[in-house]
Amino acid sequence: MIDLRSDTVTKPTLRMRQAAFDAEVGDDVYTEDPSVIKLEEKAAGMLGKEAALFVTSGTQGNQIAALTHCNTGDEVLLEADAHLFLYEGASMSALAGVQPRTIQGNRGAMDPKEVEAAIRPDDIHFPETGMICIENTHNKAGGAIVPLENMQAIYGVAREYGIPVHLDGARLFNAAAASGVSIDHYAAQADTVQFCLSKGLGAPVGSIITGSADFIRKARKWRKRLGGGLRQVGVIAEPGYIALTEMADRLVEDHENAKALADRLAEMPGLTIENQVDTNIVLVNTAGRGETAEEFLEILKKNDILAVPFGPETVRFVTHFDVSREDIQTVIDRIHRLAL
Ligand code: TLP
Repeated sequence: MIDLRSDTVTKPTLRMRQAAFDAEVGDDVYTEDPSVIKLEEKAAGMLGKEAALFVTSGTQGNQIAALTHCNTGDEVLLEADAHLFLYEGASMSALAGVQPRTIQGNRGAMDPKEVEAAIRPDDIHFPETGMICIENTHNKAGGAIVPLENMQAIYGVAREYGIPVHLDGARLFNAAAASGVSIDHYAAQADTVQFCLSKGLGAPVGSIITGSADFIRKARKWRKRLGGGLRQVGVIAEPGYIALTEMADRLVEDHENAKALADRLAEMPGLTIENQVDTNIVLVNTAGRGETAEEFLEILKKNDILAVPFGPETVRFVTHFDVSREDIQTVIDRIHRLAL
């Protein structure tokens, strides 16, 4: 089975497993786990922030951002297809008691003028704008890189109005690898950043949230309230450290594989590529084959290929380090046979 459903499916490498075995641990709720402290300090340093917190997942990191930045009754501005809006079970509303207000972006990038226009004036009828969220790379837009200049412009607006910016950088390392913009440059355009260790970087579990020391102190309490205060968690922080320090450079291979896949699928009758492939995601439209995404996925599955539906006639393929160039060639050959 060639599994292109997501880069979340990667299995920990031998080195990660060994590091888990060797991990020095302590009780992290007492901030006594040396492996966690090492990971958090490294992450904060790499992103140019004062502090960092190891959290269980990207969703938990994003929710902690909403809970820490906002008060109940606030409004959060975010892109119309943001993960926080589409795929987190409305947890921002359920947990932080905030309402989302979406702005339709272009390849995941919101127009800074529209962001500014959506900021609420001081009026008893209105919610307060508690947070602006940017997603980079943008998942639903097919792994699109949100340009640094766009982030700079939005952050400029946000600072003018005193509103915190949170970056959902689940795949920020993909953006950096593909664009050549360093991770700390992206991180400098937001007050807080969440990034996933368990996607393209290949760790088995975990995300990091970074920000000011004061923000992280409050975030730590929210993590505890959410049940995310873990104990001898160095056993998963050590694989995360390897993900952070050793796995980012190879992401360009995933991007090359995604481009190769998109280029070849585009030549096949009935299939069209919906996205400009910036990173490791390819969105394929199946309408020309007269099939829904689900029908096409069934056929793929029978051919030992897994992907996910991303719309009624859209299938998402994600490349990652457990999928080799040979696997991509196999996928191309098998789909080519179907298309004949
Ligand atoms: N995305 C998953 C699914 O939830 C769709 C995937 O397979 O792509 N932000 C972004 C931009 C994400 O893509 C994801 C996961 C998250 C946050 C949440 O991360 P986790 O899964 O660790 O909670």
